[in-house]
This record gives sequence, structure tokens and C-alpha cells, in this order.
Amino acid sequence: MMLTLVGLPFEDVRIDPKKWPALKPTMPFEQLPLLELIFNGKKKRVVKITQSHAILRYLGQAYGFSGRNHLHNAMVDELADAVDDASRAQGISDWPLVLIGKVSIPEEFGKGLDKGAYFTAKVRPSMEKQAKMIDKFLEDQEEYFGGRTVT
Ligand SMILES: N[C@@H](CCC(=O)N[C@@H](CS)C(=O)NCC(=O)O)C(=O)O
Repeated sequence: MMLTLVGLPFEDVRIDPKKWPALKPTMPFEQLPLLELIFNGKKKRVVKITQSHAILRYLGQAYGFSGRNHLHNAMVDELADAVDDASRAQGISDWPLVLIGKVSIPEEFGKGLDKGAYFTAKVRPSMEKQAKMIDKFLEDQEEYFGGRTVT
């Protein structure tokens, strides 16, 4: 989304899960996402950036989408970290793994509990709690989030 917003031509490379174990040790911090920047100056230069927030901050700062002052940037960081916390909240963090069958539904929910019931009991309330906090934070903002410009 950010690459499209800033208008940078890019190639979206998806990794075949079967090829990931061999690729993993070659990645900085052994994780994805990875932004590979190719600078075609006098001499071609390739720079790799990992960590999703670092990638987003770089694109925001380099292409005019960061806040207009330190306070606005603090708000941007605040929301980025809050969303990160939300994705790690109990119920939410394991949901994608439960969905694809990599994590089984905890015994406490009873044997044979289906995914729908688990979602209703555990995931949805957690999502609603996190969304309410994020909504409240956004309602308290000015015209745009993090100031009067798109960030
Ligand atoms: N702090 C990192 C977390 C990155 C992360 O969790 N990457 C996952 C995919 S979303 C990954 O590479 N998993 C494969 C692995 O660790 O082997 C970020 O925000 O970019």
C-alpha cells in the first residue's frame, strides 16, 4: 500500500514456503518483510531494509508522508506500536495459526470445539477491545491522524 501511495515502481515477491528454510538464514534478522532498494546511480547499489515499521518509516520520511513535527511523528509511532500490541494480544496472535491448523484450539475450550466457536469466545472479544482503544485514539486526533496531513 505504501509503495503504491508514494508511487514507487515495485515487484511484489512472494516466497514459496518450501523455499523459505533455505532463504531464511540469508535474510537480515532471518525474517520477512524485506524491502530491497535498487539505486541506479553511476554505480548500481542495492540496500536491504527489514522490519515492517522501519520500512514504513523510511518510505514515509523519504516520500513526504511523515508527520510535520516531532509530536505528530510520536503519534504515528504510538499508533504503529499500539497496532503491534493488538496483533500480539491474547486470542488475536494465535488466530491465524488456528485458522490454518498450525495451532490447535486450547483444551480449556473443550475437545472438538470448532473454529467458529473459538473465534466468538476468544478472538472476537479481544479484537473488539483492541479496536475500541484504537478508535478512541483516532477520534481524539485532528483533521488527519498525526496532524493535518496524511501520514
Ligand atoms: N518485527 C518484524 C516481525 C516480522 C515477522 O514476524 N515476520 C514473519 C512473517 S510475518 C516471518 O518472517 N516468519 C518466518 C520465520 O520467522 O521463519 C517486523 O515487524 O517486520
